[in-house]
Amino acid sequence: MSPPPPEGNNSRMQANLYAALRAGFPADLDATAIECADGAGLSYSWRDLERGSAMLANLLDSLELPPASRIAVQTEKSVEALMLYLAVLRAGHVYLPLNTAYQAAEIDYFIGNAEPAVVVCAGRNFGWVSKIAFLAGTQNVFTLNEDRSGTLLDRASTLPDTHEVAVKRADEMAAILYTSGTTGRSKGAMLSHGNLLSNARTLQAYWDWQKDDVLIHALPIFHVHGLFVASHGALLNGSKMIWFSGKFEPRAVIQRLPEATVFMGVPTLYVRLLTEGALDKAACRRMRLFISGSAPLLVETFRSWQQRTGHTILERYGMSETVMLTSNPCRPEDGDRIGGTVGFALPGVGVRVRDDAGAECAAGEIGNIEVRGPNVFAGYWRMPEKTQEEFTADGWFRTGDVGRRDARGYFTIVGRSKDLIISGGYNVYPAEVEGYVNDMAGVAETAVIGVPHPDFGEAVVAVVIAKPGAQLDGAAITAALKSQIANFKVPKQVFIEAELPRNAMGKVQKNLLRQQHAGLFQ
Ligand code: MLC
Ligand code: AMP
Repeated sequence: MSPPPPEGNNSRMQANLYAALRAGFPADLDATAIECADGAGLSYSWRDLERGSAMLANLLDSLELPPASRIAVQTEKSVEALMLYLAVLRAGHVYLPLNTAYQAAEIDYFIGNAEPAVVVCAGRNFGWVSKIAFLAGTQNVFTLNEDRSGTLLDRASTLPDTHEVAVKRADEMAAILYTSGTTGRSKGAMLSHGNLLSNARTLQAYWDWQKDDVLIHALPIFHVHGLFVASHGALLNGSKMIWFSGKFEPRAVIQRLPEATVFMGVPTLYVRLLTEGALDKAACRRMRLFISGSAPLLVETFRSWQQRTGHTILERYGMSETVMLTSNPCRPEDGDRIGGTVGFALPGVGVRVRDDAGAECAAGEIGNIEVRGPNVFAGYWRMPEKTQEEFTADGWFRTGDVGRRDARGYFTIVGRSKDLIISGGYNVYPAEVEGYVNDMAGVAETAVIGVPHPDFGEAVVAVVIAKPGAQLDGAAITAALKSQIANFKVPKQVFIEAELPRNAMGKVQKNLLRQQHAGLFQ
């Protein structure tokens, strides 16, 4: 039975993502949509999501912003923050989520580059964030805190709880996600309503979402994985979420596993869950699907999970510019889930592997992964040259990932052509960190590398060369970095050395540094 048409969806052309998500809400709007796992047993009905997001959309409307204004949000995870995302869609603006770990210099760049009309931040950061925002020309800065206090909800609380969903075409922008650039400058990936909806629908079918599914949502909501893959999945399907905010607590998650059917995590979450003795088959008795992504899942973790829980993790692969690209199968008739692979190209998504000269690789041969499809973004915000560089002449997006496809169609990611470290599911671009260290007094040169780490998968390490006569202290460099950049980018260890290994061309041989420090955390 198809659900009733969503409120305000009065146009045949309506491609607003919110209208589609709303159409997935169950008929009983008083059923629980989100149950908060932490806090005082708070829960939200589907009607609450509908009303709350309408009030916030009315607040945005009252500001009389130009259509498609950017709304930048750096707040802790909360259901109200999710409502704000839905409100931005409803009002026809563009959502710009920002990692809560970002410091002033990073926020200054994002706000300067995106020129948001509205910035929403945590109350405790209002002083410095509002200063940056007002200097950049932003007129409206609101606060939103984990405990539901702040000016955003205060202002919205008196506004009507119904709202006409803004009519959007599929190719109109819904969100900008900043991904760090290889040169150290972040690029804003522009995702349209159509990109996000096509991917959400594909995953709904491919992962076989069931009406009575219950999702444990334990990821942050400022990146693709938690905001789009997880939240869209549950919302589009009208399925309940058990909502974890704050620090990831494996024990607390295991306690709620018996009520859940779907879990999504980065590999670090699986590694941490496995450290708990309480994780066993009984805890997972209702579970249907464990999904991993954002970083490589070690085969060791995949196997330990199978042994301990009786469940085979489904690994998938995606990125901010494209949402999800490949996935191991969900249904047994579609094939086995194979550890170490990221599965098949998703239905409707083109994935090819080509060598550096542009020739298609044979099965099993390693090459550059290129993709196309309705999920692939339109380009980088105000960076037409960068956009052009990242697409091939025939319109495929260069992912910067290196991999192979086997004869059955399973893809395996074997490395990256982009100089990128993925630590606990967060991307760190060495060039950006190197830039900050190079700017410090007495530093001649820096090489930032990723080395294996049992918890984070990869950890950031810096090798620093002093200027002649200068004395450097690794701990002082770390301390200085902590005040400048997000903590996950700060090297876990800094080595002061006499020189960097170079090849005949004078290029720093990071592979040698990685080999040299490979055992650091193992
Ligand atoms: C925190 N720290 C990290 C870190 N997270 N260091 C490196 N890498 C990380 N990911 C820092 C902390 O600030 C702290 O520093 C120290 O490391 C120990 O922190 P912790 O207490 O262990 O960290 P915790 O708060 O528990 O966070 C770990 C985590 C978190 C794994 C729960 O990083 C996380 O939620 N990761 C998920 C990221 C994610 O959602 N990625 C999806 C991207 S979308 P100090 O100095 O204070 O001690 C994408 C596309 C796709 O990639 O395909 O999905
Ligand atoms: P982001 O830019 O944060 O969206 O990160 C996207 C990158 O994460 C991809 O280009 C890959 O390098 C990496 N990634 C995502 N999923 C996987 C996976 N399952 N295995 C290996 N790498 C992955």
